Amino acid sequence: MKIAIVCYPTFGGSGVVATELGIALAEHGHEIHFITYKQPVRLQLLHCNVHFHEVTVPNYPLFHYQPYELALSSKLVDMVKLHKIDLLHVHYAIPHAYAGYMAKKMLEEEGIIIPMVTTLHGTDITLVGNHPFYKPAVTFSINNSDAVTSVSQSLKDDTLRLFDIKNEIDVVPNFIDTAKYNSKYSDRERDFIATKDEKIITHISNFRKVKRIDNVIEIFDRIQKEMPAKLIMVGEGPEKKPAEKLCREKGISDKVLFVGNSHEVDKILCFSDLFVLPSEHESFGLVALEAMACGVPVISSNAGGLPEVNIQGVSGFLSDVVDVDEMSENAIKILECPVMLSKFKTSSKEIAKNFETKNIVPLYEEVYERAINRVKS
Ligand code: GMT
Repeated sequence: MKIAIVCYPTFGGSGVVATELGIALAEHGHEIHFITYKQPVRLQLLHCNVHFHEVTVPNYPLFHYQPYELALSSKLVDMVKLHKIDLLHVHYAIPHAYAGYMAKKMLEEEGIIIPMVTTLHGTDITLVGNHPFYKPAVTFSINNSDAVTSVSQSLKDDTLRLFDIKNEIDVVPNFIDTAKYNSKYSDRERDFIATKDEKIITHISNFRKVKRIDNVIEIFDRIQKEMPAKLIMVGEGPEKKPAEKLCREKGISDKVLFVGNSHEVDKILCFSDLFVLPSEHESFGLVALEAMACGVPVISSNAGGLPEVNIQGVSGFLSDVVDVDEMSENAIKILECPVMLSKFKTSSKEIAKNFETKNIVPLYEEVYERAINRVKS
């Protein structure tokens, strides 16, 4: 099958999932065309089955806002015709589902019928899409997709609760190739970060308000009062500066490393002892799954789809949002008992295997078949 994948090319979870899906589909023999404004960060290698087509938006002084959707839908029309694409798979409803629908309609005028699958990722529903300025367009695009998937049951429930949805939504969870997360660190590499007796706690995100970065710092502050520890903060975003300030105020700046965005999260995770994700909303929590695949237990909130990934008392512990008291107690409990830590490390890896790429990608292929049959009928 020739599949066009539309996604955000950045470090965010939706772009990562879309890219990994494209790579896995290419390995299954499909021809994949990524269509977005920059080569996706996780896409290292383009080859005969993996292509990238850049969407450019010409700058014109009249435009206060550059019309990306227009450029994207035009590019989709051109690429579908040029490469004889069979299916559009758009990740993140805004504005991709809307642009995809416009492309589909333009192609229909020329007698080309193409199915569109929309995957909902989280903030496109729970934060941004739900805003009254976007809601009618998001509802319309979901209802007019030929198939819709959400990355967790929780996100499906939120979508049905927040929007007037007439379409079916299939839950297709995010996935991971656990073999890729088996990288071993050398003691020398770990030594760059922490001394042998220091525990390493990690957080990875886009440093937005929804991630409760202040809670990450507070939890770490309480951990480091009980044992030698370092915190690695991976990512970039608006809450980074306030977080650095909070660390200075708490006098823990020397124990917290802000390392920015990274292409090597697996390397950072594999020498981590604990992952902290206290998010206010989280439709799935792909980073928690990445941590678990590296054998890193997770202390998280119980928001959204996190309980579908992080299993209470098995791969880590979950608490109500902002309950930093309980999150810190659980973190200290795991870290100070080597037997418990080792048990959680092993079971985190086991749970991660439930989300193996090879089990999840066929679910997308089934959705594609159904979407194709739907437009044929
Ligand atoms: O907020 C993020 O983490 C980025 C965002 C995105 O769309 O890139 O992530 C969302 O999609 C991920 C992949 O499906 C999910 O794992 C994240 O939980 C989800 N983020 C939120 O719901 C806040």
